[in-house]
Amino acid sequence: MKLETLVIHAGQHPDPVSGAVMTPIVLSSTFAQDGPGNHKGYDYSRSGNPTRNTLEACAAALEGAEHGFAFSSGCGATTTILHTLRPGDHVVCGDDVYGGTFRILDKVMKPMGLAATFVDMTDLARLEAAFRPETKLVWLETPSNPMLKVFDIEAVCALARARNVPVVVDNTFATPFAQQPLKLGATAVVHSTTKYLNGHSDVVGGLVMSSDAAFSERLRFLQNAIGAVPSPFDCFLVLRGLKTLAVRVQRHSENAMVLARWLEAHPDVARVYYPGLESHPQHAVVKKQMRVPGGMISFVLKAGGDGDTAARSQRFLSALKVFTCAESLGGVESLIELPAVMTHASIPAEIRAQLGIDDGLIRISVGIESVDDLRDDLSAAFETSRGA
Ligand code: P1T
Repeated sequence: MKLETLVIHAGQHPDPVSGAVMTPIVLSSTFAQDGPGNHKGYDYSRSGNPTRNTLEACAAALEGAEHGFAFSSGCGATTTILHTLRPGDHVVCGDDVYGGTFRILDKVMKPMGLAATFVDMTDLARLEAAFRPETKLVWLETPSNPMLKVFDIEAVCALARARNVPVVVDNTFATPFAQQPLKLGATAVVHSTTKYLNGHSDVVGGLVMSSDAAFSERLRFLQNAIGAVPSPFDCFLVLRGLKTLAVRVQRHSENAMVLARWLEAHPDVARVYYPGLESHPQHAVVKKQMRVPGGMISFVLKAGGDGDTAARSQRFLSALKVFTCAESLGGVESLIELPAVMTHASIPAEIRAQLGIDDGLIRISVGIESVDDLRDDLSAAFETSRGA
């Protein structure tokens, strides 16, 4: 079945007891056993829960995976995956990732003996050079957060496979509607369901999908052992949000395309990063691997009359009325933020500078409102933030 159908039906069926069409929220933390060890498939809700299992089955289908694993947050999913590694192991990570992912590698896993090298994988020679004998994982986001770099998943996976190294793709920005990394050779996909999969900015959650038997068995063990699992209520909300994923992402992407073209022509904008633009450096890869370019845009605002970029960015973000200045992305409402100060503040300033995450870099999560209202809102804020 197609993704448009799977988001609504995969893993779901009317409740055999009541006929309820929507998945019941089973809040019970424990399950009765007829005798010790003799239960109906559930013994304790950290280990397994009917609502969570339904979400995991649906999520697996969306990425074309055998197995799905739900977590309490995207960071919880990331941390649990990294626990498949051992002290002394090495991770090759894309150079542009969510600040929290960088922080887990740098501040949590490094002190525990895990090394990481951050590489711009748009240059495959650099990726090849980064492999070491002890490299045990390749990690990437594509499109990346916040520079919207696009990595060629198939090419990266081919290089990793030749060295027997698994690849994890954070598919949060793209969603399985736009691309399915497992079909391109990835070992596992990770999502912050906080974003597009839930789509309504009212859940913090994570998911991992994989068809690799050994990886999945280890992850199932770690999911239960570490315990970063979501509540059944949050699982229900993500299941509900998922039903509209296809229509939402289509509209997010259409709105973003209109705004990206408009921003690119705007005199107050120095540069636009959007995978759907012909000017995007990896546009050919986008056309090859993505069904739609998605709803995320980053752009560089020119300084105001006083030459102070940081002050203008502050004025610009404060002047907006439809866009909300907030972290996160992927909800139906449009959000805007300054990565250097907000989502990527945990990345050291010199690395941010190398990547281009400076005071003028603005990231927008384009919502599904009327694109005319979004454009008018940005237009008015450009005017009022210009300064003397
Ligand atoms: O916030 P959490 O659910 O723990 O997910 C972490 C995460 C993982 N991967 C990507 C690509 C992400 O963007 C995030 C979270 N990102 C934001 C909160 C943000 O505004 O970029």
